[in-house]
Amino acid sequence: MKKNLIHIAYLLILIFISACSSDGKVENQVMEDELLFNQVGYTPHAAKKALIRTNSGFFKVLDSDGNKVLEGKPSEWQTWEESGDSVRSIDFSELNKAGNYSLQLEGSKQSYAFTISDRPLEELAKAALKSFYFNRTAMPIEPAFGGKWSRPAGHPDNEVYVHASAADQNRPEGTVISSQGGWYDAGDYNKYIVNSSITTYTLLLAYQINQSYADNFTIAIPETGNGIPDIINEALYNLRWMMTMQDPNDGGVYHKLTTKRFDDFIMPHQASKKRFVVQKSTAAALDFAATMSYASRVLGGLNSETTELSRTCLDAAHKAWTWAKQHPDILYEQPSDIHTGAYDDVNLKDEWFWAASEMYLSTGDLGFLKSLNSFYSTPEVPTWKKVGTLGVISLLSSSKSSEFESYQFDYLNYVDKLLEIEAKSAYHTCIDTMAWGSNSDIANAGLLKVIAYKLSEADKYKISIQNDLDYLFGRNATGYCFVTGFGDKSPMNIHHRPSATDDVVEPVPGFLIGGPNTVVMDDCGSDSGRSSFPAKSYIDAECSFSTNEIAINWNAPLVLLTTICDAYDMKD
Ligand code: 9MR
Repeated sequence: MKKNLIHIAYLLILIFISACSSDGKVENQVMEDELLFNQVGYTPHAAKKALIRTNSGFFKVLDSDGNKVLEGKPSEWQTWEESGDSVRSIDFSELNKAGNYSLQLEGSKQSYAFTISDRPLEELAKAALKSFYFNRTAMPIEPAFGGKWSRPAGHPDNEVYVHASAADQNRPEGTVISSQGGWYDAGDYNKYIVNSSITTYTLLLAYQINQSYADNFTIAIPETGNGIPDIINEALYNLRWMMTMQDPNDGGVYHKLTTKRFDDFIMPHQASKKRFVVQKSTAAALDFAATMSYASRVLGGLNSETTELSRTCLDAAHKAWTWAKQHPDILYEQPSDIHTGAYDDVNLKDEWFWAASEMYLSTGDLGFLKSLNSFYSTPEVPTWKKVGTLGVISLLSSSKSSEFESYQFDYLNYVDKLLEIEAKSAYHTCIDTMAWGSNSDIANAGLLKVIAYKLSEADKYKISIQNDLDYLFGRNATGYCFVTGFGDKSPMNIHHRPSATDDVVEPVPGFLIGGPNTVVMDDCGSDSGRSSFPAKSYIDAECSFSTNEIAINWNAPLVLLTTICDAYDMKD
């Protein structure tokens, strides 16, 4: 509420200033940012490109003493259909010395500060992982770990009801089960297996592909120092919850754990509505099987505690797979009395592929190999409902990769297509359809490039990853750095219940907001000022669940990208 008032006052001042030009004429348009750039910082050898919206004939870079260290010319104007505007590109990649600089455009009074340093992403990478801790259910966020965002525990989930849609002989409607732990999915307080699966997988992958770095990557959470790397510690908090969503009687997996309607905007500990496990679905069983199977490989051998857990994971995966085979077509259908996120999907070919791939890699059983080959389709940017490429990534990153050469060919071919789109793009971006959660598409495209780089060691992927970072950190049509707590222009009013209702002005840090899109235009009413151009259609308002919410599946690829780039990838 307090934040809303501050926001409204700020907007009124901005509107007043921009409405009265010096000659008293009223201008209708609020000034747009003239420079769009990565506000988090660059490593010395990274490609450094910004976008401008001015007619400047040249730009200058000054060092901290005010000396000119570089001068250059902007490119020609180029248009992007998604943003409905034109921009020009400036390139200051030549600058490769650590330091604090300022950028000046000819004819502009503004000077823009930016930094080049060895590890510009370290803090952000830590915050991105820590955001999962902040979204933990069923445990207090202690001041020692959460600082000013500490809060009491919410949603213990030790008394969860079996919903009519999930009832059977063993667990009739109203049966009480315990399903503790895990993360809140997003700005809401529910827990969903489909979305948890891709998220947990992605965090485990972030560990697996970057082990020596991740072994020493600590973020100050209660488990830090327990002999398990913090990325794994955090993933385990959700993995253990996921296990409780499997019915021990038949191996089926509940689609979600939820209230009937979204909780109000209250702090987690103030919420007291009844929670239910709702309908077992084939998608939940397959995503669960895939994640458990992958987890069993990652956890096996870490230490004695996780080796034990690794066996439990594989066992759970087998049971879920068997259930899915017996119930191959149970699509999630939202019961009429349930009104929370559906994560429903009508095409499960990719879920079958992912699960079969992970099962094959964990067991070597040729039956799974046959299965996965029959469900294969060409790669795509992963989302919660498009998980096939996760299977491809696992196969290609495994010791069995030589069995999948044609998949590798398709994979690199697809990533090359992304690079082609990017090369033609005014905004240097490879995503040209802005979906709900468009920022996670950018981050997941970056994830695909990381894997492509690991497979081929071709520099072009590395250069391209920088474009994804730049987009997310400010070089986009809104000028926002889309990660809370970072950048000069950063979301303040995210659709996240704790951030909205605690007494702290700043939102919980480290969250990647969903980002611009035009899928839902009236979440803040019909006259909220949202642009009709998808890449600009974003408002930093609490009500904008379609553009300004946060979600675990959006943050996980941010963790992967920033940790790997912080580790080594962008350094040389
Ligand atoms: O990320 C999901 C997006 O792809 C869907 O279009 C949208 C509407 O169904 O739901 C999004 O997921 C939300 C989920 O349903 C509930 N928790 C918040 C999620 C992020 O907005």
